[in-house]
Amino acid sequence: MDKLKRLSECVAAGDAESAAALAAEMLGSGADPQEVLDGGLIAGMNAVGGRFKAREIFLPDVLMASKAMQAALAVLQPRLAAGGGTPRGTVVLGTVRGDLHDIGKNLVGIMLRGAGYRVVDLGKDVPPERFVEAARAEGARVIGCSALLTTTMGVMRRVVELARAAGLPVKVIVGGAPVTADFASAIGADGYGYDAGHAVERVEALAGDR
Ligand code: B1M
Repeated sequence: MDKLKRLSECVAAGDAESAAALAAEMLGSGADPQEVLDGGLIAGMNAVGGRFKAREIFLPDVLMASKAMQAALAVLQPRLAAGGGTPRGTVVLGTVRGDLHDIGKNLVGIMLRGAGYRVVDLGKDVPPERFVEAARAEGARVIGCSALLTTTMGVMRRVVELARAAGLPVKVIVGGAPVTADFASAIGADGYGYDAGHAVERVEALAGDR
């Protein structure tokens, strides 16, 4: 079995120790960190999502898998964030109120830092007001909102409304599995990212850095 497949199975099985060790071994033998992420970690989480939906596995299994994903992601992080460079301004980032999914949001934060942005990560379950208060206090150029549930996507609309009402010179970008470009424009967001790399491109464009 190839190593990417093995890694995705370690993640899906919730085996954090093997997932982290295998990710380190792959990087050590010259694998591309983006390929390890996409073909190993994200593939593993997608398999978990499918099995959970089909009721073949249950919430504790999903939680174990997300811990394995995070352990392997910690190994990849320095390589994914290797861009560095001059600070390009601040992005306030968080997962919206009612939503505890933070793996994708964390990945967006890693890639933004790698692209040279200062990221103020508000965490998960973040009320809309908090995004706007933080953007004001931190002088942010962009607010990034993540949502993984169809029931929490609507909170993003409130973030956009409050940001506009506050009259701040801040752009709002949204993303997460159920979010689409059409949804983003329907709620008046300035941008939409379908994955972490695309989110960085959109932030660069909105902040005038591209
Ligand atoms: Co939950 N969950 N979960 N879950 N979970 C989903 C999202 C679900 C699709 C599973 C399924 O049914 N197939 C489903 C949502 C259905 C829906 O609303 N349509 C679901 C459900 C139902 C639930 C609960 C309600 C289950 C329950 O309690 N009965 C519950 C809700 C809790 C809550 O939030 N209030 C729940 C709980 C959990 C765990 C806590 C166990 C765990 C989260 C752990 C954690 O995040 N720390 C979990 C997980 C792990 C998942 C799945 C399996 C994987 C999500 C993930 O991490 N993917 C997920 C199924 C799936 O998505 N395949 C599922 C990997 C990650 C890298 O991808 O987050 O999509 P993603 O991020 C991507 C892009 O979306 C994008 O870039 C990232 C990198 O490419 N992106 C952005 C994300 N944010 C962005 C922001 C941007 C731009 C791009 O700009 C700012």
